[in-house]
Amino acid sequence: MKKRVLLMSIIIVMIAATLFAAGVQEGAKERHAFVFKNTGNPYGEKQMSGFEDGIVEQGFEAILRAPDLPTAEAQIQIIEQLISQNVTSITITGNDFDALEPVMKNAMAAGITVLSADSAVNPASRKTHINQADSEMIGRTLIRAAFDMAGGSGQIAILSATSQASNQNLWIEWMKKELEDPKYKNIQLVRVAYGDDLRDKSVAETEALLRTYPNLKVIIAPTTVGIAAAGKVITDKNLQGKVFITGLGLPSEMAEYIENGACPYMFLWNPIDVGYLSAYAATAVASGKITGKVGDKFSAGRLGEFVVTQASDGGTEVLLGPPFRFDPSNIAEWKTVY
Ligand code: RAM
Repeated sequence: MKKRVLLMSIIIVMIAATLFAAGVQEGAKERHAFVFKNTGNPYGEKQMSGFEDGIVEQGFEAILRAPDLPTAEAQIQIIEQLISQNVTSITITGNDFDALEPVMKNAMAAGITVLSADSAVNPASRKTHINQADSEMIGRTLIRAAFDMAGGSGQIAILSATSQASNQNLWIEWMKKELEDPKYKNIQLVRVAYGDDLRDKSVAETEALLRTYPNLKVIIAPTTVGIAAAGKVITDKNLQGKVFITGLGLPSEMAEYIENGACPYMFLWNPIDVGYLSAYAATAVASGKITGKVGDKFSAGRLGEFVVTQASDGGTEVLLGPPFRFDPSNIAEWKTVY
């Protein structure tokens, strides 16, 4: 008799627990996380706000995270926390191509969908990558711009983000390939400096470049933090017309330097759209609509239809589109947009 009562109580407790868990599940929204390189970068904030818009308009909850410093170690800690929070997906702007692989694999083993956006992690660490623009085109275009600004000859330098950033490193590889063309025989790339996407470090690195290379003609900064820092230094030192800057910049941060001639022109894509497209790619993979293989199609809200394609690193990617060029003719119109 006692045994029967005990058995009944156990069954009742189990049923109650199951119903409670189901209730919690039903009430809780699916959570999708985005992890950027580091805090304090307005570009990253725009990318994350686009991700949040895309997630929220699909009825889910967005978790936006970034470490203080742009290192892989700091991102690994965040991913570990997200795994224990049991989020549905994680989209990362990687601070390193390979170093995140073990933790991304742990996330996958826990049933979490993993993607990268803006700065790729290696193919083993992601289902697909959201690429803002064609990497070869970015690299080659920036060298052509520097050649134009230098008047065909002289010293140029690159001011990058961190030395491990996979997006910047890929663009720099393409810059170096473009420089192999004999038409650049009178152009010397004297240094690749790293401002780590930190404003003060980027300012200090720009100042060091100007001190070390007094004849420097152009600084290419393929990072929004670097190019804005370089714009400030050139302007503060009144070097407009002597040293030019170009690269990838946010119109809102660069308008002043485009208007004063420090930066004749520069390029970028819409960072809000990179985040928004990532939100739709993440939910398409997480829901099983697509797996992230070449040829997969999905719709990305206001941006329309996208197809997953082959990436140059052997994995797959979703390409947002060509970058825009910003110059004195259109900067006033764009500086309020992003
Ligand atoms: C910085 C970041 C980001 C890059 C842009 C162009 O904000 O390094 O990853 O895509 O610049």
